[in-house]
Amino acid sequence: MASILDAPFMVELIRTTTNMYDHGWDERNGGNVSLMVDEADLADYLDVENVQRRIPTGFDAPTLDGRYFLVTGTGKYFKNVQYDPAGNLGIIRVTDRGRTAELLWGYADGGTFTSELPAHLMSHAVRLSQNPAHRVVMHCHPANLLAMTFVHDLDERSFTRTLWRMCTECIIVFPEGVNVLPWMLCGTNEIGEATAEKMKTARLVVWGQHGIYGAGADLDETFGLIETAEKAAEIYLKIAHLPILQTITDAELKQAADAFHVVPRAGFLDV
Ligand code: 2HA
Ligand code: ZN
Repeated sequence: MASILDAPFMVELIRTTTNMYDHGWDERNGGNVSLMVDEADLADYLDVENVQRRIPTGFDAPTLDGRYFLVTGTGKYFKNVQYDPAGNLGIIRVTDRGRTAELLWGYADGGTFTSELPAHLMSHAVRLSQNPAHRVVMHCHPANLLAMTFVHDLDERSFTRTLWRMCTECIIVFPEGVNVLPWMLCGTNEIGEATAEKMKTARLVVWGQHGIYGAGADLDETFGLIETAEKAAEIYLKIAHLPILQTITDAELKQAADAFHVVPRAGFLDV
């Protein structure tokens, strides 16, 4: 059997978490990523009958039974993933209507999956029901988006419109906009349910005074969504206190959306 460290999905996740750390999005043990892996892509690397531990999840996710996820570990530092993948990551199979995670590989020091597993699995279930190609949920703490949640109102339309206006590509990259949750206690089923509900209408969900969740069909798409929103937030913070002499108008935003064949969230533009 080939080494799982050579599996393309593993290589890509390790590169991505390293890159997220290098962007400053994942200080200390901040952030978590889960990647849904198809059984066929695991077969060359893992005996899926060899369950190492059964770990209770503490919540229901009835539509995910039999699905496999590569998930960052609780308390682990993204900085260290590349040096010790088996200590910082795990591969689980969801069973028991979501109530049990069967550990197939990883969490080598006896650890477990991220404390944010409820938000991850509940979001996966919602996004999968919308797009069968969905595979990734990513959470991190990018400084500019986080800072923006202190000084900008958290109304989703207003927050989205500000981001869209900061770079022309924003409306093309996330035409559905961003959804926003007020501050809530992290690591709970409640914030998991609230995040998943917000994932019904957008792939980006900002957590007030905490960070952001992204979802996508692969690691590049999801990283790129967060990267683009974070860039827009950075520009906002650079200009918010200065006199604004010109901006991108709603008619121009619509023009960009039309040219790139995307449909902006209904009601978010005044055109
Ligand atoms: O795991 O980011 O939200 C660390 C976090 C919790
Ligand atoms: Zn967090």
